Amino acid sequence: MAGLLIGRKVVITGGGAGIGLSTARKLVREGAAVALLDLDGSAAIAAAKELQKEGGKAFGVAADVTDAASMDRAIAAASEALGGIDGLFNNAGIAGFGTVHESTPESWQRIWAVNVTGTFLASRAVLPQMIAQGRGAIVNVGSVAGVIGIPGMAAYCAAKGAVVNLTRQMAVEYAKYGVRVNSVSPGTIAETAMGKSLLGSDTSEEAMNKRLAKYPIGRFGRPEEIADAVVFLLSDAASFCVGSNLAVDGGMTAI
Ligand code: NAI
Ligand code: 1HS
Repeated sequence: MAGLLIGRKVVITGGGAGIGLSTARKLVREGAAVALLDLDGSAAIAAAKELQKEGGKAFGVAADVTDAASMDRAIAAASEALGGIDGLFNNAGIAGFGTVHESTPESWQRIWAVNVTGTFLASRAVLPQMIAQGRGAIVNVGSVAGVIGIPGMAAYCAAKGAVVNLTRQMAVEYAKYGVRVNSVSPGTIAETAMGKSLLGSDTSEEAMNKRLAKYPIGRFGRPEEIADAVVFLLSDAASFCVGSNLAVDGGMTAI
C-alpha cells in the first residue's frame, strides 16, 4: 500500500505507544497527517517529533479519553494543528484481570471508562465536524475478548463487547452523513506493553504453548498487522465497509 491516505487528517487516541504509534507510522507513510493523543503526554509529543523527523506531519498532545473536557480540548487543538479532522482511530485501552465475583468495582469501572467511555467521548468530540463536512471514518479497537468469553477477564470482555456493538450502532447512525464506522479486533499482540502484561511473568515453554495453541497461525500478532487493517478501514479502499468488525487474530476466533 502507498498513498492511500494522502491529505487525510487522523486523530489517534493512545497514540504514544504500542498499536497506536505503529498505526501512526503507517498512516504517515500513506500520506496522512496525524494527531497523537495520549494520557502520557510526553510519549505523545516525543512520538510526534519522531514522525516529523521521518518527514511526516504529526502533532502530539496530552489527553485523557475518560475526561470529556480533556477530550474536547485535545480534539480542538488537533483540529487546529492538522487543519481539520476526517479520521479517528479509537485505540486507547487498558486490560485487566478478574472474574465477576473477584473484581473490584473500581477496577471494573476503570476498564469501562477507558475502553467504552473513551471511545464515546473521542467520537462525540469529532463527530460534529465530520457530520458538517459530510465525510469521515472512525475505527474502534475491539478485541478477540469482545466476541468470545476469556476466563479471568470479565470487565475487559464486557467492555470490548460494548465497543464492538457501539461500532455497529454508530455505523448505522452516521452512514447517512458519509461517516463510516468500523472496528478491528486483534488477538494477542505480544510486543506492546499491554501484550507483555497479558502474557505475564510465566513465559515457560509450557505456558506459551498453551496460549499459542489458541492461535491456528501458531504465533501472536505484531502491531503492524493491526496498523495495516486500520489503514485499510480508514481509507477509501474500505468505502463499502460500514459497521464491520474485522478480526485480525491469526484465526483465534475462527476456531
Ligand atoms: P499499550 O498499553 O501498549 O498502549 C496503550 C496506549 O494508550 C498507551 O500509550 C497509554 O498511555 C494510552 N492510554 C491508556 N489510557 C489512556 C487514557 N485514559 N487516555 C489516553 N490514552 C490512554 O496497548 P496496546 O497493546 O497498544 O493496545 C492498544 C489497543 O488495542 C487497546 O484498546 C487494547 O485493548 C487493544 N488490544 C490490544 C491487544 C494486545 O494484545 N496488545 C489485543 C487486542 C486488543
Ligand atoms: C488484550 C487483548 O485484547 C487480547 S485478550 C486475548 C488473550 S488470549 O486469549 O490470547 O490469551
